[in-house]
Amino acid sequence: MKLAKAALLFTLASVAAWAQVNVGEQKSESRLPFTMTTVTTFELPWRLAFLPDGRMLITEKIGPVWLVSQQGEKIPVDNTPAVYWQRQNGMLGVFVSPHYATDQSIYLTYVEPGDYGGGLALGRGKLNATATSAKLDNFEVLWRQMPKGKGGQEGAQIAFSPDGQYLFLTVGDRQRFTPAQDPDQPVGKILRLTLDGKPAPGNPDFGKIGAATIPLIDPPTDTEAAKTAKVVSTYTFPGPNLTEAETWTSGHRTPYGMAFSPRGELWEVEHGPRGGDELNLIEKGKNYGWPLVSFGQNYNGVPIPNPDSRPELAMPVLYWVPVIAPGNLMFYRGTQTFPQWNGSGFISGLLTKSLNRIVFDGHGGAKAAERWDVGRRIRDVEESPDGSLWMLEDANPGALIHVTPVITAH
Ligand SMILES: [Ca+2]
Repeated sequence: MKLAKAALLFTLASVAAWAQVNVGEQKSESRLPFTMTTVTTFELPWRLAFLPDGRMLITEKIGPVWLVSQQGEKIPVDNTPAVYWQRQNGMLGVFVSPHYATDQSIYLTYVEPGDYGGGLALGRGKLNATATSAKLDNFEVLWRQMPKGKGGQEGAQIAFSPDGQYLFLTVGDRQRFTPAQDPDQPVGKILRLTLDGKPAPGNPDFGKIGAATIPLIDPPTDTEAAKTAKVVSTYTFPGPNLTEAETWTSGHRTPYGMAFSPRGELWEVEHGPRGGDELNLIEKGKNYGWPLVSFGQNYNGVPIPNPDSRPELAMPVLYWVPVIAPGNLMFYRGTQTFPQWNGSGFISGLLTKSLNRIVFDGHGGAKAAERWDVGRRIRDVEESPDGSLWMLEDANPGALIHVTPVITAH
């Protein structure tokens, strides 16, 4: 059985350029071509974003946002929104506007407290920062996930389009499974919005209005349970349901990483269930399959159909069985500090405590380069204006780590 499956995969891989490759078995390298220096620690840090002056904004999942110098001095950012902190929920992403030099805008993604749980929200404020103080002025919610409720797997990553006109927002499936395929529900989608959080012209269903009332189900435990889950109530949108007009792609599970490559391709990483983490090339209107297909399994061991069985669903370019549990995805654009990595993608592996370098061919192809054993659960890795890397450890306390080249003796 296993052999037949392997042979089938090999056949597909040899005939189809899009055929995916499992890189889950890749071995970790313990000899690192970089030095890691812990600068300070935070309580459950989640994302960091660099300001042009070299200081960082860092979120803690439990709520606060900090303005942090490269020496580790912290200034609290005032006027940030209240969050629903529970397990995977809380204060999540922080992103600097592509027009920061003129608008000083900061975007936050976080879980808003609400009816029996919380919901993903996207907000924006103007950063008013001095050498000794920081606050967000005129903070406003631009978009919110409705209905709210239980479940983690928020997503909460933003990527700004290279022209600076639009933003892409990942919305995880909230552990609800089948709504990732429901065009009337934002969960399990990547949305494309204007910088003000409205549906973006050019979206596949721009101008469409979805169903106003959607069924609410008890949180299922796996995809089999989701098929027969009982409707416990319904939710009616207070205004028009714009989900269809907002949606760029569907069928996502836990999309924690998304970024544009230097060549202008949009890439995304998401966690599979038990096995089946994915690196996807995100293209307009495509359905990425969750929970209909996956290389993973339900947690109760029931198999999910393989993506090869449904050619109308977009397949990952790379996948991981066993999983790495990706924390994020970023592209390295530096030419000085680590010139050998210019154009590479970096994906942290929470479970494998690894940093994974991926190389891209600029034509929709990707290949795993190194997997480095960094010995910590890395939630975020970002590039500073000087080209060095900074990482956040997913722990309490979790380290802020500066990554610099190894100075070789010979
Ligand atoms: Ca998929």
